[in-house]
Amino acid sequence: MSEQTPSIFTKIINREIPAEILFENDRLIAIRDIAPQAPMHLLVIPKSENFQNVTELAAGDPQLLAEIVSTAHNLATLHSNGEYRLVFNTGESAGQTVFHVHAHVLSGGLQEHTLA
Ligand code: D5M
Repeated sequence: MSEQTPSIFTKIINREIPAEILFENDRLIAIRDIAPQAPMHLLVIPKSENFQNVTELAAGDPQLLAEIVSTAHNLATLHSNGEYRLVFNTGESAGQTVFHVHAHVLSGGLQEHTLA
């Protein structure tokens, strides 16, 4: 899929398209993935469109990356058993389709080869 501006996630943040929002603060939003690959499959998404992928995010705002991890932990504790897999697809050949950085948070009865 080609890059889009604004991204589909920005449209969700701006309430232009619907999503099930589980958490939001001034810097992040967490939604349920539209095509779940585990009993709990969420996306934690920085509101900023400045970072296309986790490599850029880690270099540019490591504190925000740490917030993604703590948000993933909190949501997996609230909505599942507190154990989770965190996946950042990075690049088209690695399965990335939306070039607005996001973490997949998967929990509960994962398949052996689930990579989101
Ligand atoms: O992940 C992009 C993910 O975004 C993919 O798992 C589907 C999900 N997605 C796409 N559109 C929506 C909407 N509208 N709501 C919720 N989830 C959505 P990637 O790692 O880029 O392949």
